[in-house]
Amino acid sequence: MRSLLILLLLPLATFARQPNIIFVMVDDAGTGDFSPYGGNFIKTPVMAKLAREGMQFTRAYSGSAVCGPTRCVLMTGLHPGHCHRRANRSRNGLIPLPEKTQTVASMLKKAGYATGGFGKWGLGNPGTTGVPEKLGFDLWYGYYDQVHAHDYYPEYLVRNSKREELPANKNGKKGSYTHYLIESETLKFIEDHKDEPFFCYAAWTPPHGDYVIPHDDPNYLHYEKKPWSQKDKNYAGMVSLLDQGVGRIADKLKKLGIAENTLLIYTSDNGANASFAKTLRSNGILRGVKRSLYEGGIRAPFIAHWPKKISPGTQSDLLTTHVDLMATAAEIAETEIPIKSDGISILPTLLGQPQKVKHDFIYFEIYEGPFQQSVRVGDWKGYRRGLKDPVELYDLSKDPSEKNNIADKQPDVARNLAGILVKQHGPSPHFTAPNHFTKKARKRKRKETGM
Ligand SMILES: [Ca+2]
Repeated sequence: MRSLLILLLLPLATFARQPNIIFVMVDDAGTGDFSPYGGNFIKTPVMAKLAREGMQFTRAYSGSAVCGPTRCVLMTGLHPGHCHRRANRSRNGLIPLPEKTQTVASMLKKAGYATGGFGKWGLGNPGTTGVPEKLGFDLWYGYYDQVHAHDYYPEYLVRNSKREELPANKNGKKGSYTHYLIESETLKFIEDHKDEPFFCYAAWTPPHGDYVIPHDDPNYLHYEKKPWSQKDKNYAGMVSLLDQGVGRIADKLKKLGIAENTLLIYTSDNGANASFAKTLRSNGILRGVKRSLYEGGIRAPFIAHWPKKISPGTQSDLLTTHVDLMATAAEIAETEIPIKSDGISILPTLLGQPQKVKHDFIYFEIYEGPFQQSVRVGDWKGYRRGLKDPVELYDLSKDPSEKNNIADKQPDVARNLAGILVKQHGPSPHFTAPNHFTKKARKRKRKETGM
């Protein structure tokens, strides 16, 4: 009788394997680059298809408004007022994550997941405490240094802190376009780990500059004849290339028969650059660009795909940011969050269940250009530069482009938001926030950071 029971339970146990998590985060693409978010210029049929088959978040945010801090928020589950990296550079240079920092990867590894990262790490160069293979990743392939990641034809890439030479790019030759290598390693990792739970973090580097793509790539050829600048054509090609790459991930999952046990997220790490926000409307109608805490710097495309778990073609206006990955992944993997995270699990929303725990507010701060803080509570948005400057107030339901500062008309709301800004700004040994934003302070900051 007992053995019969075991036999009956066995298939259940196999079926109940912890779901895989794939987090694809592209670099510097704005919501306006993608058709589900109203983009008209660039072909992104894969995101459109995944949105039709999955869930589109309409009010999602990245972790921050630039690469390093977003990655820090995403990996460590702490919001930008608590996390380690609050700008790409600090007064102490490029600061790596400290030894034994708990990350989404270390949490999932402990829970029995295989863990791989592909693309730009940006939280610690080889030889520092912040290298990914010391912080939970079995494998990292691509770039450790975020400046190295600007180069699509470098002489080497890095695998677990070791240089892998790319002879085809020696002496200025352009033989190996790195995104092809990085995408193919991503797909290989998925295939290699198809029989066990895995976490795949695809921190893909396009369409961040350099704005280059091989001109025989079919994704570039879509735009070759457009009456656009060469830079715009290359950028558009890079976005379409990524989109097709996400499609290859989705196809691979289907082919391996693991799509129904895999949550696939497709998002971007921060808003678009000024140049494309202008020419290709890469941030749609949003104010501000990369580095800004107006919506254009921090709103993100965010699509979740999980056949038979997520109801097809659904939209969610849940307020979520990349800080939520840790709590969400913990619930999916049925493990404990190792820290006091600022994130929430969005799994109930994904599964169409009541989302009992929501963010009371979404908080950002950043030390790029001017120091800035912002907070969202419902449709209210507060913004300021300098810890003691007056708060600008916008009603995003009526004013999504943040044109009308109504702080004078709603002083109580502005005061309430200012209180959150004070409370959420945590101390940091590496960054000092100015009390007031002045031209002089801005100039000094630029000189310090080179940004
Ligand atoms: Ca970025």
